[in-house]
Amino acid sequence: MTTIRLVQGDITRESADAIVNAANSSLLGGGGVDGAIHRRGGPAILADCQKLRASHYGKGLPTGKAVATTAGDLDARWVIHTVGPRYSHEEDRSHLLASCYRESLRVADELGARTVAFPAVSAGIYGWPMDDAARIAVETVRETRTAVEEVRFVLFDETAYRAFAGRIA
Ligand code: AR6
Repeated sequence: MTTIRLVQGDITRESADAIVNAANSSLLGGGGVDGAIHRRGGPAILADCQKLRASHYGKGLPTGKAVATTAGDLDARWVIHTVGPRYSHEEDRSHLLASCYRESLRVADELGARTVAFPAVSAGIYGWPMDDAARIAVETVRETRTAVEEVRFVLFDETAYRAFAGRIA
């Protein structure tokens, strides 16, 4: 059984085997949690991302996929970068957001990670409504078979924390 925990705060301050980044397909950094992870984690993360681009993801990491790098100076062994979908009013992209959680846990299993911290993927710059993002995140983690013992959702503000808490109860 995987235990789900909720924390309100900055994911770059967390200690975990793996910290998940809400990246974009370039893997070269950006704003939001991605910017914060690269800033606090230092240049080793970007160097690994550049290697991955050169070896596997010249066209970018597809939406819904996940890949691991060093965690640099973060208090973790790995950063797992996943690319969430942008929210669309025309098209249901829920399966892609669910895939981010499933694929991140699959990568975590490959690495042997037992504790994994997730932000609310797609719920910032990519515009996903927080309540729905929380529903998909919690449902998908509950439905995924994994050896990860603790999934910790690290929510930046109280609104996000409450949305997730409402799904856990
Ligand atoms: N710790 C925890 N959560 C955070 C932190 C932090 N330090 N900083 C922001 N959040 P976002 P997305 C929350 O925008 O929507 C980047 O430019 C934030 O409040 O980081 O998947 C990438 O390069 C929100 O609830 O990711 C992509 O281009 C959640 O994390 C794009 O943004 C996700 O917000 C990805 O957009």
